[in-house]
Amino acid sequence: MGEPHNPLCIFTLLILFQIAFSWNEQANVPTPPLPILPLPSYSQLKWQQKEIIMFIHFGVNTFTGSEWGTGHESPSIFNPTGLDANQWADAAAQAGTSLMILTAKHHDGFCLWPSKYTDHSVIGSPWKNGHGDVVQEFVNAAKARGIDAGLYLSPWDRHDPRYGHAQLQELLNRYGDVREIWFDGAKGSNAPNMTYYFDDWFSMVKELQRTINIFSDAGPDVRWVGNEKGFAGTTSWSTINRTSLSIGNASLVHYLNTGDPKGTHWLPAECDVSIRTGWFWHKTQAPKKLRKLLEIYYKSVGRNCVLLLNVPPNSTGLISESDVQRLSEFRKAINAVFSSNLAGKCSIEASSQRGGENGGFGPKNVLDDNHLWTYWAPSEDQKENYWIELRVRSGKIKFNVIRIQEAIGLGQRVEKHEIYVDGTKVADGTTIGYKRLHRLEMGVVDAFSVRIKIVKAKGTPLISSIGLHYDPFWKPKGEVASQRVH
Ligand code: FUL
Repeated sequence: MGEPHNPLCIFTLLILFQIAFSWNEQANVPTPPLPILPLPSYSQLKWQQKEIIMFIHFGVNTFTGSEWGTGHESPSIFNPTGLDANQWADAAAQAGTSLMILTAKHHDGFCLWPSKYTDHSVIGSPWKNGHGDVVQEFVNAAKARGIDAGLYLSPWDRHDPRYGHAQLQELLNRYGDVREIWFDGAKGSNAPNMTYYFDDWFSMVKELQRTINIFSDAGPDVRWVGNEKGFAGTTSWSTINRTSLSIGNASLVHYLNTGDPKGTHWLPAECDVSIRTGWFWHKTQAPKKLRKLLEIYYKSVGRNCVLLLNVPPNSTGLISESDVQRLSEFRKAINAVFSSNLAGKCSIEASSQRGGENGGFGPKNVLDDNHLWTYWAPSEDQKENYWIELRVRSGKIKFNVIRIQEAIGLGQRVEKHEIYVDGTKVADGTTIGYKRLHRLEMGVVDAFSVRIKIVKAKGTPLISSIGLHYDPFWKPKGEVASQRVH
């Protein structure tokens, strides 16, 4: 006769089985792919998602009609009798922007706030009898609407030979959270040759404002795109070698425009452009046409960048009605194109998926609203020929814009991609990044399927979102009505 079963032993065995089983289960849960360095910081990711930022150029130039003041303007000319920063912030909210950047001090050195460190400021102006503070009004208006505030401070000061170190401290201490600081690299060709201690400035900025993004030609958080047209390169890396950059160096514009796939730093580009010809308001200028603004949007936001759109208040202190109108048309147009995604009518398949069927990295992730942290990841074993395909469930869909986004929180990866509609190539490109928009040169297509091939990537490509959209404003030359691609 055998030993009677010891109930304690059976219990222990059961527990051991359970542990082993759950261990095995855990081992089957696929881990996310390893990041590819360098990576964006949290503040850089927040900035990238803003897509459009509003720039406000305002100061003595608004009253003299010039673009670069001499530094000898009398503060008495600054008298915006109807100034209403709430109107600026309303315009920004209407345009769907969540960050506004004001020129607190342009090259002429005139401070829009009562600085203790200069005689050249609103203190000397008739506006509010010298008791006004444009920066304060700007910050209050932005905050009241949940809009972040940013400030521009020109390092080049044509009025005061001293550096603006103390002024920078004032701006970053007095006005609450500042989310972006803009250091302009521009300097006149015959300006006195002085050394700017940018590294000291940058460390002070970070000490005073922990979540701020510092913009300059050379970062450290946001870089200039290399032109003032609002156009990023068709190849647009958020990565670049920071050590190869310097502020105010004209020979770097191409490098700044495209970035560098081998870049050691995450330093995405911001595309600054004005809604009018000039940065400051001039009576004779008018806002750009909607068509032009949309072109700028596709060539900035649609090329992995953020658009910094300048809308200058006039000498009354208000954004002109024509500009407010255009901003609102611009936002309505963007919403009309992108608020619905025709890809929602499609089933979706991919060349492979990480962790198999229920691994959590399947192609359906590209259709949810999370454009950063849920994504399609191919299997680690797949090393080339990656593709993802959308097929219409019934009927066909008509579209002329294709949107692709990468999960940039884990690094920018795609180096080359191609798009096929019903088996015919309709577009191709190099980088994708946070967002890549292809407006189809052939115009509207009426299609059953769309396949995106990732031809080359640094490691495994991670695609966070795909959109198929119809843009009623896009009229390419030579568009054939209701084009067929095969
Ligand atoms: C340039 C400046 O010289 C312009 O006046 C303007 O502020 C633009 C945004 O940057 O470098």
